[in-house]
Amino acid sequence: MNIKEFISTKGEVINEALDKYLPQVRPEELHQAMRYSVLAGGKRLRPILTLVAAQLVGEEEEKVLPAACALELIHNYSLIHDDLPCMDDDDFRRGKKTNHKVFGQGMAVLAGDALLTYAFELLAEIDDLPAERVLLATSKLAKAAGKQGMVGGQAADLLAEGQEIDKQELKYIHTHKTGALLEAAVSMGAILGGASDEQLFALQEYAQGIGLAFQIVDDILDIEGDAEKIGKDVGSDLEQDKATFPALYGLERSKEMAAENCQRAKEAINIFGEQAEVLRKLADYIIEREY
Ligand code: GRG
Repeated sequence: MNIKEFISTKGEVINEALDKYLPQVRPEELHQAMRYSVLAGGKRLRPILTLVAAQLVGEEEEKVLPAACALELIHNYSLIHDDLPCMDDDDFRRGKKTNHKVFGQGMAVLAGDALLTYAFELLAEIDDLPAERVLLATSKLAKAAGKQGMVGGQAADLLAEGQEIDKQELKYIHTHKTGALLEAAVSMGAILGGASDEQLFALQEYAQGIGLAFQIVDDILDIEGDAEKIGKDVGSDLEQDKATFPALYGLERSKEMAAENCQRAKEAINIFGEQAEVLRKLADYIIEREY
């Protein structure tokens, strides 16, 4: 199985569902702004992880599609807000102008807010899976996205700008800002799919490994990546004096660390044997990716 083809095929399933979940209704400008960012491309890694984890523990992909889309909506809200002038102040994302550059700051803030709340609406309306699974998955997502998850990590990142931070703080920022949502993606698929405790534990270990590897590679791409392939300017971390893995560990050690975390992730899912091959290939893809 070719992992790039797999990502592209599953990505299409996600794209179709997102398009359906986001009809162009009133207020038009708000929905246009939401659709503009959500349907602007993106690898759809988080929702794909949810589908794959659910299937691995024996659930039909179709039933976790709303939860997978909920994750992508939250991811998109975070990107819209992260690009605002009061945060990273970026002009391009996924090769297109950022949301606030097209719709203005006010509408970009509201589009982000609406995507965040809509994600929970989609989750709460899942009625073809046991309610206790849906409740647990909802709580998982709220924690991962919130004050002690992604928003907490983003706050720590904002406070670290221009400051000297140590390796422990760097790990805190990244496991929260980026890792938490990736971990939620895998865990939610497992929880909604009815995973056993042992399966859930293994998948969480896997998710932590790929979460760190993903962020380290993101930092490396900001130095060595091709702006055209990535779809946004590179070099912004250095420019903004951001705390990154290459800044604290150097480029070579960062690459080793990405590979180590990828390996750790793959070993964590040994209990699934051959059936977890897709997850192993996704872990490899995460460290080999060019955008
Ligand atoms: C504003 C609450 C709030 C949080 C922002 C996600 C985030 C937190 C900031 C984005 C900054 C950034 C570039 C983080 C690095 C990791 C990351 C989330 C990269 C983008 O994710 P991809 O590569 O993007 O999955 P696509 O476009 O493929 O969906």
